[in-house]
Amino acid sequence: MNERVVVIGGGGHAKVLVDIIEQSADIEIVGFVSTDEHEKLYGYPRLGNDDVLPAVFDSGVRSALVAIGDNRRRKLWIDTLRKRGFRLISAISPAAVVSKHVRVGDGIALLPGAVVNADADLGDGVIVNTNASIDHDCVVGKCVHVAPGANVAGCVRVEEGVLLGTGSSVIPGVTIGSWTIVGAGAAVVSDLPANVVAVGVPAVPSKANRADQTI
Ligand code: JB3
Repeated sequence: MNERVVVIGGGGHAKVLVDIIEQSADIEIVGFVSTDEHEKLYGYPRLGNDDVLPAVFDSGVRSALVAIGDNRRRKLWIDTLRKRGFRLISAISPAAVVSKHVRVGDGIALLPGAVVNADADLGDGVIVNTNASIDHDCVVGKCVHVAPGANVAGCVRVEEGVLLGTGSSVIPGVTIGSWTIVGAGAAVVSDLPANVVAVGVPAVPSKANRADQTI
């Protein structure tokens, strides 16, 4: 029997994840829930806002795909859905290259061209976006987003909620503290503290990361 899945979110990231999930013959998308009542997602029904989720669960849908790019909101929904008993499914593109020697959490997204190398450890809700890479022995915390084209070299520790901006790069062995944002194109060549925005080559913390901020 097919696994029935509700999608959380109906924006650009949802489109990309649904495109991947549709390639799995044994998954049926029943619809999506979103905050914007005007959103459309490839003809799937918008079931409503988050208030409908208990009824969706009671109807027998026990799996959810969290498709929200923002790290804080994705974490909120991963934690909430897990408490409510949903299974969190992952979207792993057939065009991603993933070592068999990796440990991955639930609800992760590996998009086309993503590379995850040997002995990497990815927490729940991690996104490795288009053509981004995580190299050997990295430890990547919950709900990190490695944006398109970003490259993380070996033995890097990326703590919870970090955003590595588009095309950024990280040299081997450094640690990036939780909820820090690394700007697009930045080069991280030394440890970064938690909760800062770091930009440039080399990346230098420029200001604190506020909870409502994205790049
Ligand atoms: O850069 C790339 C390749 N992708 C980005 C992705 C990782 O993040 C993309 O370009 C966007 O920047 C972003 O995609 P996302 O999250 O789809 O953003 P946006 O198109 O702005 O849509 C946000 C979606 O999250 C909308 O569908 C909202 O309804 C939904 N959303 C936000 N908060 C929520 C909630 N949905 C539910 N159900 N509950 C919420 O609390």
